[in-house]
Amino acid sequence: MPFHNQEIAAAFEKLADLLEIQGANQFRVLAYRNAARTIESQPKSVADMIDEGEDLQELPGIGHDLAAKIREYASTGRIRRLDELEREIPEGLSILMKIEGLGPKKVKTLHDRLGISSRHDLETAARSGEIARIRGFGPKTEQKILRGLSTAAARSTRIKFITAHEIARAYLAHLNALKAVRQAVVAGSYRRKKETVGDLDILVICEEPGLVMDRFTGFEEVSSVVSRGATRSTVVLRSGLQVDIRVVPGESYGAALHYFTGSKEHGVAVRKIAQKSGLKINEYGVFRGEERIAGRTEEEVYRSVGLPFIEPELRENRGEIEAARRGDLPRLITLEDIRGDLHAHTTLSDGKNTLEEMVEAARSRGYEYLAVTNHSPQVTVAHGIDSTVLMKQIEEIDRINERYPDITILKSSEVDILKDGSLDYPDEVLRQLDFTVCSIHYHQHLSREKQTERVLKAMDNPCFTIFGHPTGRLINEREPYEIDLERVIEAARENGRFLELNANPDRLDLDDIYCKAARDAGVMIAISTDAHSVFNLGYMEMGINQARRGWLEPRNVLNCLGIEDLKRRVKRVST
Ligand code: DGT
Ligand code: CA
Ligand code: CA
Ligand code: ZN
Repeated sequence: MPFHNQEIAAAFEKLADLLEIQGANQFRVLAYRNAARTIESQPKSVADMIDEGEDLQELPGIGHDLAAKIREYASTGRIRRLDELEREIPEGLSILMKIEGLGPKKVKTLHDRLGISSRHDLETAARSGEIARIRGFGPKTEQKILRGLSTAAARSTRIKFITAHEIARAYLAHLNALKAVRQAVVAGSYRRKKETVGDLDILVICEEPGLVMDRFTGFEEVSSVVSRGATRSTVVLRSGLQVDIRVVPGESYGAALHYFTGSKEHGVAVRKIAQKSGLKINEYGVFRGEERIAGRTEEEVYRSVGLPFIEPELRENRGEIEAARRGDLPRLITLEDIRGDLHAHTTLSDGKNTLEEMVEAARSRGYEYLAVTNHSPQVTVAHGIDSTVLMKQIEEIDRINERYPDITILKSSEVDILKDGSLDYPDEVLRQLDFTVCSIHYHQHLSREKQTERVLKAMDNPCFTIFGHPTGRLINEREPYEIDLERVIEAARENGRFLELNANPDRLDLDDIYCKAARDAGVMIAISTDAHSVFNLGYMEMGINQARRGWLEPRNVLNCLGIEDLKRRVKRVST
């Protein structure tokens, strides 16, 4: 049974967590974390690579020892070193580390002093005020832990889109291998490209439902069969994800797809319109009395209520039905509309590939431009570079631009916005750049007032171009920081600045709601991968998903512009 990259990566993350709790060398911990990210971002299954005799040490950051551990996991499903650590360290501690406000040191202290080794222990201790009494903790930390616990409790059941995507692809391939299957799709929130997915809803057209059910429950990832019926079943996978399936006849397919794609709110709204004209819509079709008048395609369903087709990403009952009625639906952006990437790192700061490797990868994606945005000095954890090194990079970019006439490398930087709202390079240095991506990395817990003022002040600097990952959230891990984004969007509109939609699948920051708000305010968005390797450039697809949920059209997106228009747009607005 081959192991998914996700699974192998998780083992390495766990190894890193446990080593960190044990107080191991930071570099070793980091090496394991980087390995996890490398494995996770491989487009190809690492287990397959081993089978095909590929050398894992060719992968960025994978040395002899890590390669051996990957092979060990791929062939046995375990890593001995991890087993040892798991015996030495109580099970719950690595889970506690994920709670915001707790790091490895604090977790270890809590365990040593109060015997805390589970979320339950932690909550009880925090509520009774015991934690506040430990040196180095205090009431503030205790409050933070309680807040962290409540957000951690709320999440845990929804998985990130990219993980759902990997599983969905494998499941569909498994089902499609059955000859009798005429069509198999995943509906639900997955088809709406929601950033997190509660469960998968598979829809199949097939004349022989029994065969489909056998095939469905026989998928190698299935850990338990919750229910099995003639045309519908539910299973739970090893990862804990639930998957529902329904088999329908071709004549109902459009109606079923519409019903199970949701959202529920959108479905209800469409059915209401139908009722007004004496029709009934359900998952079997569109009916006038007993007669089925439509249902084979989704287009038919919409047509029966006088609407044009509405893209799944828009189906949240957030104005799409009204827009469809007015003939005013957006022409949603697609991957093909993207002409370049405006946020990417190289080995000069914390990237895994050299400038040239990144340029080659951008060229092979057919891009017209790529911006190099390494970190500024303040961001020491990500090897921020000082002015001198930045100047050297600018010279290197000049040389590379001469060598590659078919792509423009833009000189840029991911400039840290300091606590007081100033930018992390002197203005005369910033003026050497084509544009900047300015983002927050420290002091994420300021009050809403202060955080907003900080960003507004930064935006007053004529060298500020794009506001990078505007809320700092990490999906399922870190809440967005307190900031008045509506004021930020307003200021961006007034000063000709832009907001980023960071396409990293852990971030997807801006979210769909604020993408639409920016669009409605006339502020353009840069969809950027924040790539730290050539593989990460592929995250653009995830950014496009979110952008579509945010109603973005090519005209709303900065990196849909050709290079000349782009340069004009990002020119410093006042100097
Ligand atoms: P999820 O799984 O939480 O990420 O979100 P969905 O949208 O995939 O929700 P799910 O899996 O519960 O149901 C799939 C679709 O089926 C949902 O989007 C709309 C439809 N559906 C489910 N339950 C109901 C219901 O009670 N009423 C109506 N009208 N539609 C429903
Ligand atoms: Ca679902
Ligand atoms: Ca479901
Ligand atoms: Zn970045």
